Amino acid sequence: MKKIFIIIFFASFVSVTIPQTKLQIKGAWIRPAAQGGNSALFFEVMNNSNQSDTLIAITFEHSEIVEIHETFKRSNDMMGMRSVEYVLVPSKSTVKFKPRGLHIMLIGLTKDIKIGEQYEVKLVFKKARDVRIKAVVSDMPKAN
Ligand SMILES: [Cu+2]
Repeated sequence: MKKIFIIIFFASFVSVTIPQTKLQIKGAWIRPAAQGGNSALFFEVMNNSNQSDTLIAITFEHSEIVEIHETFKRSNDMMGMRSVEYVLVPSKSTVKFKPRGLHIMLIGLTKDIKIGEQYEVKLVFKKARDVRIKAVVSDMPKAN
């Protein structure tokens, strides 16, 4: 009997804490790179809710700096990239972080990032708060 109570307690706990977010993160991958260098993280954010949300921070424990970057065209037609403070994810839409577009820049790697490895990354959204994901190290986009 006691056991059943404990199970019910945990079941109710889980159902209260998990469905706060209607955000879905798909196909997260990281480019391989050597210690001391830079890498980048890519993924897709699907927002199925009726409210927009905003990506405001990312935590990755194996680089000194993590920045949200966007790619833009310079006046001479060359591509450049620059950091942005946040990325809006409108209601009922998908925002893609991909090569030559939005990406998460991992600057100053503190270890080698090798193909096949998996890393935990924490995305922080204004409303959904912390979303923990696993990203696979690959040299090409992960098939969804
Ligand atoms: Cu960048």
